[in-house]
Amino acid sequence: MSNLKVAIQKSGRLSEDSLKLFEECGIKFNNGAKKLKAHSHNFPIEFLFLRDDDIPGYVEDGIADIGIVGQNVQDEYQKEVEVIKYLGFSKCRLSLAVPREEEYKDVTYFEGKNIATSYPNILKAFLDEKGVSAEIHTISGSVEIAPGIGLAEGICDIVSSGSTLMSNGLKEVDTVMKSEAVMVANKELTSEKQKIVDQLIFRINAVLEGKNNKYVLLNAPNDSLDTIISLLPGMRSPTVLPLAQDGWSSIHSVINEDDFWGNIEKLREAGAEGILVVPIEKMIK
Ligand code: PRT
Ligand code: ZN
Repeated sequence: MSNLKVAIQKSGRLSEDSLKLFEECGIKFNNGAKKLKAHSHNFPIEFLFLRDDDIPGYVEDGIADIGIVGQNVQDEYQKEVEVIKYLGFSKCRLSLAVPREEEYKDVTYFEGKNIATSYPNILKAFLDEKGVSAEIHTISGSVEIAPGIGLAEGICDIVSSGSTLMSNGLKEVDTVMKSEAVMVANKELTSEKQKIVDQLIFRINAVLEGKNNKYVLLNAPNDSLDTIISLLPGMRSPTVLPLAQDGWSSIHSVINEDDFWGNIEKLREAGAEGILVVPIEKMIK
């Protein structure tokens, strides 16, 4: 059986979380430093370590079968690949920014102005949609210094905490797109390789579902069971076990973390106590 070739960023913001995802899927491999390739002994997969910008192209050409890349890079290069999974890490946004002291009302600010970016295609599509015509100045790095050196009046760059903008005297004024890591796949995978991808996606779903949900255990008086069960629907329905103390039960359930925090006061009002919230490693619905 031929291995599924997976393109991963060699070193950068996506690398660690990409590899961690495969580890969480139970896929074991040796990742020796500075290697260009690695393969797994317990899953038919082989890793190619590449620059992130090259990943969509390699997947399109079939040099790699699938790859992990920022949605921003995928959208910019517009390669003919399939986005098969949103992975939830490396979240960031592509934003427009201008010098802090500028007055900014809306995107028409940029009419006739110069904007420096490493994402000319995404930016052009955004400005076209807004009916704004601006000069796009494509540079490959250190975009945030462009206004300071007189190269452009604004920039369009990746922002995460915002501290890079701030330390360069800039302010974020509009979001062009939100981004996260995505898995992309070649459009003509053999059925053999598609099968491996399906197995991989099954495992990834189990890992991601696990991260989004918590296992909740709590104690409650029996007369409040109905209320509590309605607040903790669980995968099918909660498990209810009697406590040694008469009139009390232990309730176990699985709940989306956001729902849990939204319901915590109601659970306590209903008499829940001794509440434990436990992480889930894998979850298969
Ligand atoms: O060498 P190679 O070409 O492979 O890597 P790279 O340097 O092109 O990419 P890398 O590793 O910096 O980023 C890979 C991907 O991570 C990006 O394509 C995004 O999808 C995602 N990502 C998430 C980020 C950030 N957060 C991020 N903060 N990419 C870049 N940044 C940079 C940004 O360009 C700016 O310089 O960080 C700075 C802003 O960060 P804050 O926190 O100060 O706002
Ligand atoms: Zn890059």
